[in-house]
Amino acid sequence: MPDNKDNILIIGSNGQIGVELTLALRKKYGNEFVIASDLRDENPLLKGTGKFFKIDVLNKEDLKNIIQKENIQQIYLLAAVLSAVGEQNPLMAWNINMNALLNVLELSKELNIKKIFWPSSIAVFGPSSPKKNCPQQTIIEPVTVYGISKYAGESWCEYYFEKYGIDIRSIRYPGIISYKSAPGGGTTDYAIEIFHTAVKDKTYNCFLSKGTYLPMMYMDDAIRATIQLMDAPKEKIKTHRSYNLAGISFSPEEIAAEIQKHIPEFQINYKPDFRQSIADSWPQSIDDTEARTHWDWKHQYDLSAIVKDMLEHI
Ligand code: AKB
Repeated sequence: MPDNKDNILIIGSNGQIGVELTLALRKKYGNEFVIASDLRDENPLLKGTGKFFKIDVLNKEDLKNIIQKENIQQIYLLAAVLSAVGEQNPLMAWNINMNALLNVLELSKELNIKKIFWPSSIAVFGPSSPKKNCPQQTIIEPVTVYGISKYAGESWCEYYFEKYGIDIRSIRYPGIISYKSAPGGGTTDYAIEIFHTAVKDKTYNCFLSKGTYLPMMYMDDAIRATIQLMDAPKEKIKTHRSYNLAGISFSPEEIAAEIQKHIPEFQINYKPDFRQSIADSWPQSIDDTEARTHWDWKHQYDLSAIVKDMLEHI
């Protein structure tokens, strides 16, 4: 086990990424060093694997008490409202996404937290960004409240780095595909729902239309990237806003065709709803050259490997 002497706090440990990241960090560093927390009751998959606190990240005093009591040196802030839910309640999404981050940044300054991880998203990009191989630095004009909050958050991260020297690391996650813990209201969630209904009903009504390409990644790759970024020596981190991160890119009909290789009777129908315009505002694929060159990122799962692994586990 690596010689980690830091106590780590995960905020939002019950979410799609939170559960798997908590388990991966506990495996890597030891259960006693990784403290989980969430607004909701402890996720059953985390039970018995380490300490858990039920806290609201918007309650700064409670958060401060936990950080002090548990002698925390690193924080992973994963609590957020995603794109589809955010569009249903924009001010709630802005309040949670921004104030959670500002509480963590302010407490990190006050309590000398060594390192923070905060996820951004491909949602920072908008219709004026390049659709294909969207680069790290380009026109960034998000049109969803989620994207606006992530872009503002990136600016805050850079500000706290420049002004107070806080070591904050961030990734612009693409859609993440996984089977352990359910996703929380994103536009890319169709690429998870499709597996569940394919297995259960042999049919899926897709809320995005044919030909909607989006950047995606398997959870194993996302967890590996996150840990790799946090482990990278400080001098390798050259972007203090957030790193583009790419895995693969596919459309609903392409993932459906891959599923049909395993379940030949599976059928997909298209019933696009309000999430179509969110998807249309995002790039279809991402250029992550900087992550690949700065800290040696490399994805492992292609579409056929993802589909095979998902169907084996669902
Ligand atoms: C969403 O669809 O909102 C998220 C994301 C791309 O950040 N999965």
